[in-house]
Amino acid sequence: MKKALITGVTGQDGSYLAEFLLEKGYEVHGIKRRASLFNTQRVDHIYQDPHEPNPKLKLHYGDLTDTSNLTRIISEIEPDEVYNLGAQSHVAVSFEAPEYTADVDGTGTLRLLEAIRFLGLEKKTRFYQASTSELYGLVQEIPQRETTPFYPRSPYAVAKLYAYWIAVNYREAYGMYACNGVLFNHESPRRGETFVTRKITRGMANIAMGLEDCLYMGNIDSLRDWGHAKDYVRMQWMMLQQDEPDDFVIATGKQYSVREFIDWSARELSIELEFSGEGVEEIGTVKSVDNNVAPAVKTGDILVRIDPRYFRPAEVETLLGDPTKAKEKLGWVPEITAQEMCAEMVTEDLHTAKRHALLKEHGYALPISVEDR
Ligand code: NDP
Ligand code: GDR
Repeated sequence: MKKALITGVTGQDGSYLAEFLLEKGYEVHGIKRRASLFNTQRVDHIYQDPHEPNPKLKLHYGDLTDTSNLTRIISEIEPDEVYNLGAQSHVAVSFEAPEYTADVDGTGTLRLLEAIRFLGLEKKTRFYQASTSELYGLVQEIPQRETTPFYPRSPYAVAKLYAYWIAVNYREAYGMYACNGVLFNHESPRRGETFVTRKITRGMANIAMGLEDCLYMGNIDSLRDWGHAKDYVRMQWMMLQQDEPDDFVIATGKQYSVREFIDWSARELSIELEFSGEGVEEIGTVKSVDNNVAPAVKTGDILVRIDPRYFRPAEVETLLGDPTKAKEKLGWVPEITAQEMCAEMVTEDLHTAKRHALLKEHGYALPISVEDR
């Protein structure tokens, strides 16, 4: 039985990858952080009672900033595969916590590679690094492919640039099987609530049920190549099953604006929006609505406003990936379109919003989080 170690197992990708590897018969180990509240919601459904014999998913307390902890965990497990998905992954937040982001996302990757080497596992343990389309930043070529020069535009992207190259370096210097997956944005109902897609689907669902009034957005002209996390974790595993390690762009090859994503989400809730005004004055107004689906919304309501607090000090305006290499060398093609994914996210968020609305109606409402960013 193969053993895999996933950093970031409690995150969006980590949870889908853990499910995927368990189905493939792996023994899966994950690193979770100590937190003052439970933080395993995304993996609770696959977590087995530790009192049962031979659980297939094992969680270890740890942190990418803690060298001795990482080295001990790897020495205990001696994993066949390490998937480094752990990161401070929010681009806007990285401008506010640049040093921490560098430590976790950049040096954290080095700590793992060095632990593998130090323990003499460099010929046994295969390593996947969660690289990112943010490396292309101020894009030098459209679409972006494996050979496109990098131009990172945030402390997050600069930290990930270090991680990308240190993985390449350990491959070349020590013959390690280390791969970079340069993944374009991928989303799902498990996406963190402050990334733009989830902020929109959750916000729109809450508005439909009368739990929020308006979505406050940043740069809605921004263009992204959005795929589904389920499709992308499959590719992470495929990359580690080849004869030779290599780096791959993972993308859909299709691009849409944030405004379009807002429009799709509204339509899923039978709301037709009309955008008017320019720049920070732009608003999204309800043109028509089916109150059987969105009971709290009226024609003429303003559901979208621009708030400059969500603008970034340096923006990545446009990203579009070319997944030809992944298609040709690995036979990978994404199966879920951005529109299908949006529909799935809205459906799940509407379900949650309805539950909250029902609790509110009966006086049992808990406050809903409206965390910034
Ligand atoms: P999430 O933000 O959902 O998950 C990040 C995970 O990293 C969480 O489990 C988090 O733990 C953990 N983590 C954060 N800080 C530390 C730390 N100091 N030590 C150990 N673990 C830590 O990200 P995604 O699942 O969306 O992304 C997975 C990886 O892929 C990340 O590295 C991200 O940068 C990268 N990526 C993501 C893309 C995307 O579109 N989703 C695209 C390209 C790359 P906790 O739950 O406790 O916060
Ligand atoms: P990104 O994702 O920065 O591409 O990084 P995010 O969803 O945060 O932003 C996408 C685009 O939408 C614009 N935007 C807003 N973004 C947020 N979060 N909130 C807003 O209110 C808002 N309004 C407009 C942003 O400016 C941006 O242009 C994600 C992360 O998962 C990274 O870890 C990963 O590496 C990259 O995708 C690929």
